[in-house]
Amino acid sequence: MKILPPFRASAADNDNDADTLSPHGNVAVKTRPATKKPSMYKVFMLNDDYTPMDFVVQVLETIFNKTREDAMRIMLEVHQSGLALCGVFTFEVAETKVAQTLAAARAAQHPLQCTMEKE
Ligand code: TYC
Repeated sequence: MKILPPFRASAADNDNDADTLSPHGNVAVKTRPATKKPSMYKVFMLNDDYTPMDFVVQVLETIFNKTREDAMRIMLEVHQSGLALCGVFTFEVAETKVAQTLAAARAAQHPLQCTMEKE
């Protein structure tokens, strides 16, 4: 009969998780999952002279899920300062919100612009 040595998690297993030995025996226990934080992206609304204020407020409410009050505050900040932050999202969410904003602006024939930037 072959006797196997006790299993030990190798120190050189080279992955990103936290294998440790249990105090109760040679059992590998994961103390945290192997996860990485995603890069985050800021989405900005840009000012122009033609897009109606109401339209911008509506975009901020419907696409960026802002309250009427926050949408108004952000729209006025864009109007007065040239641009304002609408939110910080993962890449795909930021990209989708920019695309939805540009599509809504184009459909309504407004020149509204929106950009994203890695945080
Ligand atoms: N400046 C525009 C106006 O006076 C209003 C506006 C606000 C346009 C915010 C774009 O992102 C914007 N009608």
